[in-house]
Amino acid sequence: MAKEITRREAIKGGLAAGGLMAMGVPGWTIPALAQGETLVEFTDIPENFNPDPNAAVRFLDIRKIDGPFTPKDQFFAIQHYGQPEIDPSTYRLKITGLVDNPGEFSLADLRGKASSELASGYECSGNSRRRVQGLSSNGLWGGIRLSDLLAEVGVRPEGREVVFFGADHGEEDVLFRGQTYKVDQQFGRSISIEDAMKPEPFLAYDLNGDPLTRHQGSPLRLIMPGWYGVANVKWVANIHIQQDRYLGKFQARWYRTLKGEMIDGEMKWKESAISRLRLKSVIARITRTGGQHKVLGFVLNDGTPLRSVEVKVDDGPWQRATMDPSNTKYSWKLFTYDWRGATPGEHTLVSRVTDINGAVQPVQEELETKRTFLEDNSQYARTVNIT
Ligand SMILES: Nc1nc2c(c(=O)[nH]1)N[C@H]1C(S)=C(S)[C@@H](COP(=O)(O)O)O[C@H]1N2
Ligand SMILES: [Mo]
Repeated sequence: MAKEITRREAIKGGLAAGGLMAMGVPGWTIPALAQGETLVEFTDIPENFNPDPNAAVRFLDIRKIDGPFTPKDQFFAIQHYGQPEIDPSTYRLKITGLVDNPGEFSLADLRGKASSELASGYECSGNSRRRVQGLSSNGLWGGIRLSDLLAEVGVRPEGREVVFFGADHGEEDVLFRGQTYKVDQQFGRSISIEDAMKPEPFLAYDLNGDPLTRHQGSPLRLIMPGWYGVANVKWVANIHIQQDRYLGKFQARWYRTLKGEMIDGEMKWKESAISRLRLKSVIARITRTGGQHKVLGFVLNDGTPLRSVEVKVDDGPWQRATMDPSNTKYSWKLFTYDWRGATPGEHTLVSRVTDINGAVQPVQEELETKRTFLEDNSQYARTVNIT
């Protein structure tokens, strides 16, 4: 227990890598700025870019990444109906629908079950260069496996779809054949029973060793490792199991990609729900110590093992970056690259990631048939001015 507490304190306090390693936590080789190390300013930051940590919609200033886990007061936050305040002592998770034992669980009930920790990083599907890729973060979540809870309540064979409703709600105009219906609805997202029964989906009540904050969905949220942000339902109030597809606004309409695909020589226009993270790498920070420059970045993907991350400076060749030992399957994956011989003047740096299946992070032009703006995982060129 003492060890557990020390470890938690270490994660919260961002203890040095060596200390964490001694406690069995994967090492972190990228400390906060070392003595004599300075940040190199990017020249591509939009003028109005000013991340406000106190805002309800909060984005991370990725130049400040200095450890594997995003501190809870910097973790990005997106929500559509504001942030409900839920009293953890009266909170009840309701499980309804096609289950043998529908029922309610208090937070104490949930905390009493076998718990585990899971590193999971993700981005909002709307993340892009516009917000300097700051709609992304990486957390160490504490909680229980969804599949364990579903096994406990017993999903009936006809239960095919698992719907998660948040406590947050708002009035929506639902358009149907020219007619508008006004309803007050809860935020909702669904997954198939096959996905729900995999070992990964997680109901989290802790972040980085502390109870979830209101920003991140206190007292309980869903974590879908390897999926875009929208799947990670915050303030979960009700899990409902049904037979049919759930077509709520945030499942079927608002979070959707329209993309043309050549199939057997014919263009097929497909609209698909936002689900698994597309392969993306981002250069987040460049530092200088004397004449030495170091590039730091991260990769987000669906958990498929990676083959390589490479960095290109100006018109030079692609050069391999080094992966950080703190990386795990569903965490964001940090990388560094030693930029040698940087000359004074403007430079462009870009990264690209390739997974073991040979999928390569696309360039912008390859996403031409994607008409809607979500799921932009194109290579992200950064510019700096070396003085
Ligand atoms: N209940 C609820 N959960 C939600 C949302 C919401 O509006 N309501 N927004 C989703 C979206 S679009 C994103 S990107 C992620 C962001 O998670 P975070 O705020 O913990 O970073 O929360 C998801 N979960
Ligand atoms: Mo999102």
